[in-house]
Amino acid sequence: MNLKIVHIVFPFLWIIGAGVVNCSAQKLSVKGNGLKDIYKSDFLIGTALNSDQFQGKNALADRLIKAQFNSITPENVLKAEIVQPAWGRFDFSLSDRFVDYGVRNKLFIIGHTLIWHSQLPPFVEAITSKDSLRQFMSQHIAKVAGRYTGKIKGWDVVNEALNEDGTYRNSVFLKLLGKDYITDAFKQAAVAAPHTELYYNDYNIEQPRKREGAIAIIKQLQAADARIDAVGIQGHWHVGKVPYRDIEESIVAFAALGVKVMITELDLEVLPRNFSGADVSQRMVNSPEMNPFPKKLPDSLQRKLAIDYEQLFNLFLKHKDKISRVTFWGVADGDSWLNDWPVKGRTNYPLLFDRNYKPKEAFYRLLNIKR
Ligand code: 9MR
Repeated sequence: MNLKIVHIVFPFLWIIGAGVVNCSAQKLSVKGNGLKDIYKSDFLIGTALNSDQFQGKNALADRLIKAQFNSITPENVLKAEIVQPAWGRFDFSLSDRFVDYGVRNKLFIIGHTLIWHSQLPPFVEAITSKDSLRQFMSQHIAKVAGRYTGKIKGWDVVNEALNEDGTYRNSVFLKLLGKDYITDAFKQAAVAAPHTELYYNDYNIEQPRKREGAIAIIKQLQAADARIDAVGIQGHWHVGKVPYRDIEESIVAFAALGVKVMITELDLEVLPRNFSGADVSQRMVNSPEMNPFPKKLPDSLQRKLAIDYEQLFNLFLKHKDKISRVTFWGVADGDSWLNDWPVKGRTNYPLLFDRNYKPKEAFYRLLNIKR
């Protein structure tokens, strides 16, 4: 069916609560054909949720989440600054609701994240002694990972511990504890959440130098007998510049070490930017040139986005024996962090669903992918 016709017919079906439409055939079928169903025997299909979404405050998003995805990651509410805002004072009010949403809807729940240099509560930044930092780390992991054992199925234990050249990032953890903090974190997480998968997660680790750093971390863990089950390539890439070869080489290289590979924060930037990755401290100034499509993404770019997503999923399918999950970083374009980073207040279009939670061409291509 012609895509334009589908776009006209489809919103009506969507609003009356249809699951997903298979539009490659002449007929439209409305049940059990979500992305999660299409890729069921390949890998999990996940999305990142903001707090309105897991609290059911957004009916359109809610319907989409349930129809399309079988795994969820909290975009922010399990980060240290939120769950432990002050030393020893834990606040699980939002994370409990996130986990309840996942349990109620039988979704594979990801914990994001235990040890990360960013979004730390201010008291951690102020720690200057080894012992105090060690104590923070072990208490934080025991309390947070321990609380959700059996419910959260996989934890990003350590997030973004590497520099672009593959060396260890000079975070407060590295400075005070040395690189063994990574091994300690995984060992502590294995005790707190014994039946939970444990992950290392980072952006740009498909790039050769940073990939070597990730390989070094996996080997460091394995040499110390610390369990690591999978590595997450975040997947914050740019339309027209997706590094397919690097991605494939990384999937193969990580899998060769005996860990699964996941794409954990997938989105494709369509706006101008002069660097890649997801280092939240990097910023650029807004201007009309930096926000070229405030009303609508041109069809030609929408098509390019769709083609890149399709090519990526073809690659993921080729390596489905090595890949356990593909998670998008957000449900729909209006929810994406890329509307505010690295430039505040842009209109970005990086996901499969538009601002009205309607499917874009990219969605249909993934739904109807040829095998
Ligand atoms: O999507 C998250 C955004 O809402 C936050 O403001 C931001 C702050 O650090 O973190 C975003 O998520 C990040 C994720 O936790 C780790 N990898 C990079 C993601 C995008 O910045």
